[in-house]
Amino acid sequence: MNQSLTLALSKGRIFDETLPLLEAAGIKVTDDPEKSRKLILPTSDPAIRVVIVRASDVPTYVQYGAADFGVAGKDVLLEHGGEGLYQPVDLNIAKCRMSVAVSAGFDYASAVRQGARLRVATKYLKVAREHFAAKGVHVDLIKLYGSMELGPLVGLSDAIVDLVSTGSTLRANHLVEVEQIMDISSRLVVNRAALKTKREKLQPIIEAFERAARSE
Ligand code: PRT
Ligand code: MG
Repeated sequence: MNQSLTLALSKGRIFDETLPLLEAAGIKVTDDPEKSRKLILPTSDPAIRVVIVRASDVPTYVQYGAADFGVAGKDVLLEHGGEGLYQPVDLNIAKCRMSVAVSAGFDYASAVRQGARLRVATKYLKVAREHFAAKGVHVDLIKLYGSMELGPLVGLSDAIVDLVSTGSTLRANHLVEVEQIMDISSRLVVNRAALKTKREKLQPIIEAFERAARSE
């Protein structure tokens, strides 16, 4: 049977770090999404195409079967909830951590000790809510869509929950990391129905990704 596949990827680090995994599966993408305006990219395999979507939209495309598989960060998957998705492989790419950060002058430890109510700005409401609930810290969460680092600088919030990799964004904004919530990496996500109906075509790719991720 002729099975064609659609892969959902976001531009930037996920696209760049998925390319070697695709090559390990014998699939080449020749267009560069940073240069091309195309949202659908062909690959060296006529039966496989790549769609370029926002990082936080990857699970949605795969959940509804508009893409058969995709690559998404654990941060994005936790907020999405993972419904309708099979997550067979931790690809060990786009690694970072999710952390709590505050202004350099803010005494987070004593605020927590005193049971103060903290204002926390974040894009990651679910993870933040669970983290502070587990610690017994009372928080008012403020939803932002980006540039969380600005929150404490302009008095919007006492703290932020954001991703940190090198730490240079925090340093540049005089913020300090006070708690690491979890390690983050990206996972391969597969539409549950496609896994059954397109198994023949998908299985070798999943296995190649698995081998390549392990040998990283
Ligand atoms: O950027 P855009 O708003 O379009 O979407 P996005 O931020 O969701 O996508 P993208 O491509 O930036 O990130 C995709 C995925 O990469 C995320 O979902 C994470 O799983 C993963 N990842 C790994 C990161 C980082 N490292 C990272 N450092 N995502 C974001 N960052 C940001 C972070 O939010 C902070 O602003 O980089 C800044 C910190 O970096 P350092 O090196 O200064 O600490
Ligand atoms: Mg980004």
